[in-house]
Amino acid sequence: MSDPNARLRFITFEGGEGAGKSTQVELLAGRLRAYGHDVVTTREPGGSPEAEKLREIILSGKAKDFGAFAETTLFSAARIDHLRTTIEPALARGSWVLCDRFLDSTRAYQGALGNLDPRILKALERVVVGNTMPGLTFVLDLPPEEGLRRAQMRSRGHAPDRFEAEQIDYHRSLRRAFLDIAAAEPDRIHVIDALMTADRVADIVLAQVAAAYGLEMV
Ligand code: Z5A
Repeated sequence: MSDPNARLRFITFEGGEGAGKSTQVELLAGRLRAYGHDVVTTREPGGSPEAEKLREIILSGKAKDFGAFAETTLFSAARIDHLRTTIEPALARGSWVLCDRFLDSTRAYQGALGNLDPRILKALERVVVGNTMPGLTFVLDLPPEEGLRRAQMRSRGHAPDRFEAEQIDYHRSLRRAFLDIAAAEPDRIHVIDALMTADRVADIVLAQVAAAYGLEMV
């Protein structure tokens, strides 16, 4: 019988804008594949055809005026579909799942910054995510000025989305929120200094994955 306390091979990357989450998802996927592992990479909001449709609505800012609770229900609807059609089938096949943002983003953006009642957040986590909690989460920590600079460099010419358009104080509070969330769950959530080069960050991520899951990587 499988150990119910075993960590799911479900790893999430969190942090502010431009912290390097997408970059690290791809670097870790490449490294795990090089050791013969099957890996699915995905993202939130989105990660399944239906959830990607909701992503467009959310990031356009059309839902912002409805308030944090309504926005959270959209993230939750997208997450339900993402879990059911992408994440859970991949885990059941024995694949690793590496996800760019997941429920800790809801805790930070809608919870800490949107002032959503923590009881609502908890209840939603219970019904939406249930036991499919990430086995390991990396918070890529960066001064927001640097993250926004990187995000702007990457998306030169594109209008900022609903969240990128917020003021710098918002992004500072967001950084603090992710650090607090990490401090509350030190076994699952590891904070990494994202000012290091992407390769250096990837080396640390791989070492922590190997340690957490007892992988032999030689
Ligand atoms: N959101 C929410 O409110 N609630 C929720 O529950 C969820 C999400 C799930 C999704 O936006 C938005 O949804 C998000 C929160 C909200 N807010 N915003 N905006 P998104 O997915 O479009 O954006 P993002 O998640 O913030 O990702 P990003 O801006 O694409 O950044 P990233 O993935 O962390 O970074 P990157 O693309 O890997 O790297 C950015 C650039 O920096 C790129 O040119 C890289 O080559 C470069 N880079 C990466 N690493 C390094 C290092 N180490 N050094 C130097 N340069 C680097």
